[in-house]
Amino acid sequence: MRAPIWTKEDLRRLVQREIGDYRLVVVSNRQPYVHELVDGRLTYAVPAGGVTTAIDPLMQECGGTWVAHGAGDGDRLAVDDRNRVRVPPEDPSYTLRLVWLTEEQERGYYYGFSNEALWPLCHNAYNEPVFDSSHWRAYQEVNSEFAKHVLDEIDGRPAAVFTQDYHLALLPRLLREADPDILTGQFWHIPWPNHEIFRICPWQDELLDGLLANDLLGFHLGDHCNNFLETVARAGKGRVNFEYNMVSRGDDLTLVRPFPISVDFDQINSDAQQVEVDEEIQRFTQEWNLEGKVVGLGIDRIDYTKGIPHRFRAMGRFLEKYPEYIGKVVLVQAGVMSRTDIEAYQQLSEQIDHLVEEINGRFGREGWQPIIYMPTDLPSVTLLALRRIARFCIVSSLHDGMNLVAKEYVASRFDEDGVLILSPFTGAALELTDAVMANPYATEYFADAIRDAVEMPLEERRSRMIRMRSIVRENNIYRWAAHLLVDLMQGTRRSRRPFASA
Ligand code: GDG
Repeated sequence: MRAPIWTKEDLRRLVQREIGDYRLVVVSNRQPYVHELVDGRLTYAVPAGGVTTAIDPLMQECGGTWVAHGAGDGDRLAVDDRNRVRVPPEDPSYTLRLVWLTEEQERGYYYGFSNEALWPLCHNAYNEPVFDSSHWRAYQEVNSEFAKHVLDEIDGRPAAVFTQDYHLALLPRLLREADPDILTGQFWHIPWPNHEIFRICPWQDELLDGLLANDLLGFHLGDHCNNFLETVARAGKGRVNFEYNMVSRGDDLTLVRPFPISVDFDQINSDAQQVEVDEEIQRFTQEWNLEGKVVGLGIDRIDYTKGIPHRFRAMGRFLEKYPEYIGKVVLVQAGVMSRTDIEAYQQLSEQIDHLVEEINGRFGREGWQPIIYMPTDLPSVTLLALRRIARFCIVSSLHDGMNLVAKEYVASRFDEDGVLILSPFTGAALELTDAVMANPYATEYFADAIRDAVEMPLEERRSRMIRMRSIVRENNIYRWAAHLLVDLMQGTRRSRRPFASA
């Protein structure tokens, strides 16, 4: 029997039932809507990135408050005297409360500790983490700043705080110390490394202490949960019950659970069918001379964990090995530049530019280039058009908690066509087993995977896509949110009291 499909309405009903008198506060580094000043006029943008893509639909259903760093140049103009603004701007359904950071705080906390230390520490991408004391101090300071805003927002009322990601590992402890009644849940959107790796962090004790103040700690995969539990056990930071995935420590009890994140399948599925997308497909195809070509697609934040050079090398090897496809297959690589203040990202950008130049120089012909590289923030209509134009989509991450791009591609293909080439090192690979798996490090096999995708008969493309679509439709974002919410509101409320008195 098929499981029922979670919808927005189901989630709304669940929220009403579960949340009751509790205030729901979501906290993340990045804001879901950035206000900008364009020619003196206040406008807004939706930043690229997995966390906002996943949580915004949840907040639209739940209401409540989202606390985040105000990074837009129009943000101060948009908020009221308590730093709050209702969003989404066009159809407000929840409150966004913004936290202001100095440039120095942002450098130390965001670029420094979060993205030069924790990001490489948690991803097997062979980039050495940078542990700098001044970054760490900024991280502590900013976590405290967030705590102040959250506590002010809650104002002593019953509340459930749902913290996002690795930027705010210290927040739950600060909240717990200020108000032990707050229910605390956190979702860690990136992998958790094994203890051998994690223990190189000089501030591992403080990070674990912060995270273990959560009632519920979520990761995408069971493997990430196991790594976390192993880390806690081996670091001697708490009593671990591996059978129930629980850690107890003093008065704290933390449930550690996998919640594989997803996308709003129905929304993407219907957005992809809009007339504007058809028009954009025509425009793009003409502009880039794609008529009659087999198009491959990559959409990524330009990040060294996404394996972008690896996929370009595979594309080069594919053309070298199968020259009959020269002039016939094009790889469009879209995606925003990110974290450009960090040296590793500047190096990556240079490396990508060189590779594109080399491969296009080597194989390109009059009127045809194998790689079209567009590292700009493309409008969502263009991204939807690209997903539909693409015969195949490549996700070649070296390590990725989940990867929403893979699920978005599948959700967009209402025509049930298209091939997903997927790295086995993504969380998505556990669900999307009908993708063509390609190890990004194994260029030879990866090149063959591109050939397999190009040559796959329509019937096989269709049967694989139908199966993948049914998985993403079922395991959608509403299901993810519902499971998390139920575990946070029911599981932790039940477990707190008996443990505290044990
Ligand atoms: C973290 C974890 C986990 C990309 N380029 C553009 C653009 N995007 C959108 C994609 C997608 C999102 O950004 C990226 O999501 P991912 O999941 O691929 O990756 P991360 O940003 O690294 O996210 C990841 C995720 O959190 C959720 O938990 O899956 O493992 O690393 O939605 O479509 N959007 C726009 N322009 C672009 O150029 N508008």
